[in-house]
Amino acid sequence: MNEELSKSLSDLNEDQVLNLVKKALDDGAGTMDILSACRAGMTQIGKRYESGEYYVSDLIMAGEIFKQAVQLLGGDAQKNAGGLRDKVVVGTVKGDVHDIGKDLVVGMLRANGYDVIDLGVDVPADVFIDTLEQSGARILGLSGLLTVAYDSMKDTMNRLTTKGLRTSIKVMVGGGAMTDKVREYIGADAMGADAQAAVSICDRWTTEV
Ligand code: B12
Repeated sequence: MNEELSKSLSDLNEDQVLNLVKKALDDGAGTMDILSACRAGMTQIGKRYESGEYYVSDLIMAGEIFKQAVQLLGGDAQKNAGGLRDKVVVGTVKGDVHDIGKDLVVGMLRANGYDVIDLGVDVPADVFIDTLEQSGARILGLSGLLTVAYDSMKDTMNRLTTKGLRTSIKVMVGGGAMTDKVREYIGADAMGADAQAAVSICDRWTTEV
């Protein structure tokens, strides 16, 4: 069942995924096993996106199917769908309200087990800092598509330094026309071109520690 479920998710076959999840539940399969088959499907989707076979629209659809599958699983699975791994604080920075890409990043991170605290859009530096301090998260993801967002990102980095948090928090940036030169200007640790890159960066950082 697991392989068939992973494959139908990675093929974006919504009806089949939902039917297989229902059948597995009827047959008494454990919700965590079903969840992990869904995750394996999401990993495949990430690979197919990286290889150019899938587009952003496919990632959006995969995220929607995954969400519905998790809803069918209910209870523990819903809690664990994004809570098995490290905490990541994510938001679109002050002055910017673009959130389509940020939501994709949040969705992919959650589908890969990260416990994401999504602060939404137009987020001031202080809110990022307070959330990091209160949650104990050690990864921050800043999204922004406007040129003015770069200064908000830099401002957030400066606050991290002032608060003495710079060395304990890893920061990734992304959105729209982000480049490595801009990342350097901001002073972030990594930049990601897409939602799958955000997952790869977090995977790298969480296995390094
Ligand atoms: C949709 C859109 C809007 C919508 C936003 C709706 C929403 N809910 O997000 C609305 C209409 C509200 C809007 C408003 C504005 N917009 Co607009 N908008 C766009 C548009 C067409 C698409 C953006 C988008 O969603 N792309 C799809 C997503 C999936 O891509 P993405 O965001 O880049 O995210 C991916 C990656 O970048 C990455 N990623 C994203 N975040 C992160 C974070 C991390 C940590 C990592 C690792 C990766 C990562 O992963 C994502 C998934 O692959 C772009 C043009 C374009 N082609 O990009 C203009 C664009 C971004 N907008 C622009 C402008 C100017 C504006 C306005 C100022 C217009 C105005 N005069 O009012 C306002 C700004 C409002 C504000 N204060 O933010 C300009 C920005 C120019 C600039 N360099 O400053 C653009 C480039 C259009 C243009 N060519 O002029 N906009």
